Amino acid sequence: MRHSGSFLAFLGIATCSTAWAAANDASRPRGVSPEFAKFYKDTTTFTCISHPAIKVPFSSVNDDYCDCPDGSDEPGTSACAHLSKHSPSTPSDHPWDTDLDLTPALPGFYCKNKGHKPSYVPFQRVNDGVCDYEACCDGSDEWAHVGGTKCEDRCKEIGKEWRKQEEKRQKSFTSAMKKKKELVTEASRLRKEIEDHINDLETEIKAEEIKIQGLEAELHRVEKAERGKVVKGKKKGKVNVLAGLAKSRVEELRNALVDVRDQRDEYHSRVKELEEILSKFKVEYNPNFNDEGVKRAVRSWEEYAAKGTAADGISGQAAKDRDLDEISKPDSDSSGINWEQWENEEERETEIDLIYKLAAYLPPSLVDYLEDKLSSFKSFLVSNGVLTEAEVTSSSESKAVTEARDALNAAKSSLTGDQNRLRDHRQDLEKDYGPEDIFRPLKGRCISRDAGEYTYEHCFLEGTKQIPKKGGSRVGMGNFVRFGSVTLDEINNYGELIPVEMMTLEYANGQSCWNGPNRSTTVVLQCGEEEEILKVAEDEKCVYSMIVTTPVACTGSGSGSDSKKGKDEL
Ligand code: MAN
Repeated sequence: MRHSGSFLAFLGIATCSTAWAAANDASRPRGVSPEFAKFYKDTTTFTCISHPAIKVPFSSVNDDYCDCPDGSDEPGTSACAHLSKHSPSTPSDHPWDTDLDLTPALPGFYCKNKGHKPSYVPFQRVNDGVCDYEACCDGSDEWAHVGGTKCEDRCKEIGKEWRKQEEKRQKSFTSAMKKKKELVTEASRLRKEIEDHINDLETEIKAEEIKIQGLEAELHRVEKAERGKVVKGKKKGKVNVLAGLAKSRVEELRNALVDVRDQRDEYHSRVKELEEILSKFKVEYNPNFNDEGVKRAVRSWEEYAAKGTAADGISGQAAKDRDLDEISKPDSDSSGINWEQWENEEERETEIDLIYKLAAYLPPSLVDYLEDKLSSFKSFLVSNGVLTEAEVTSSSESKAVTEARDALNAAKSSLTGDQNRLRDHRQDLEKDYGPEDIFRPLKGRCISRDAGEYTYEHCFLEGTKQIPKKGGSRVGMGNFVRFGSVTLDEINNYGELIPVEMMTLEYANGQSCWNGPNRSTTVVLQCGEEEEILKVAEDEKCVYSMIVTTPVACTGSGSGSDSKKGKDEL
């Protein structure tokens, strides 16, 4: 076959022998992996892998000339490196280059990497004069020693270090998977806990509803009873009024009697004092002084004393005074009248009673309706400032009604609280917490990382924040809206960039950005033992992304991308 531009020709290496050079030991041509060995078994004719209609002599394999449209005849050289996976019509001077699919059939040059892991190196890097130890630790990609390049086999040391790291990675992965399992267990425990709360609340709510019915009935009963009392109390009968008047008149007379007695006693004592003076005067005056005035006074005293003195009168008074004492006692029931009975005497059935009894003939629903209307009207008057709350309740409502109403209101507010809790729990169970509810235990867990002038915070399924290190207000970078995914390129075991779909948490509607959108954050989840922010970036003004590790993102066996993994040739 043609060898235009072949550096092998330049190097003077016989192409027919190079096809098997250094590959005989593994009985497959250079650069072929065990996976593709079956295509190279026929040592007479080679059939292009993706185009079986095209056959070339086996000597064309690895002759440094691209014969097959898929490059499969050059597994060990860079002759077909120009074939691109993404451009099916790469121009060339071959007869087959018009409508054929030029997608390469092979993933790359296969490095056996004994002592480490086998790997593929892109064909462009074969014999390019650079040792590609990351992918080809045995240096076999530089087999032509272009420009004197010699790549020694470093697989032993690289493999050792890799195994050490791999062991660490595996340990960490195993631990992460254990944590992931624990999160699932915890999630189901939390779900169960909420379900239990829901059951308890449902039972509690039923009981509260029954209790409220009872309290409502009780309030109606007390209200009716109290309303009757109030009306009767206000409309006093004639007997009650008379009894009231008589009681106060008796009270007045009793007080007057007490005053008169006090005055009498005072006069008595003064008369007694005067009598004593005059009696002493009669004994001590001198009758030899012929004083007519004195003699007349003595005679008058003698006539007065002959009729009896004050002291004589007082001695007979004792029994009467005892009676007066009894009458004058303030709390005495000396009148013999039970005033209270007369004052509160229930009158015979009045028109008012009849009115109230009328309610008994009305359908309860109508009575309730009227009472509700009255209650709404009162509320209307209160809310419009016509009446005060106090006027509506305390002045017109008895303690019993207030207590019954308070008990009902307390029960109603407790019911409302429980109904709200029940609604929240039910909504929470409906919420998306990811597969197997796995994010449920993580919800609200916050992690942070310093970057530049800010500390960035991520609270799982709640929000992201930017906190200035030098103080100042925190800036919301979004609130959780949904789960999502993003496709990122990852380097696989063969040094290739492969697209990997990664789970994301989307946060939006954060604080608005000056001259920009409301802040938003995409949190890309990556497998890791702990929850940790690895990186924060502001991809566009006020549009942020974070790479966050969590065991939740760990899947598979932890040995990286398994695609195209060749058989280990350790
Ligand atoms: C603050 C921060 C930045 C953002 C600007 C936009 O400085 O939130 O991340 O880019 O505001 O004005």
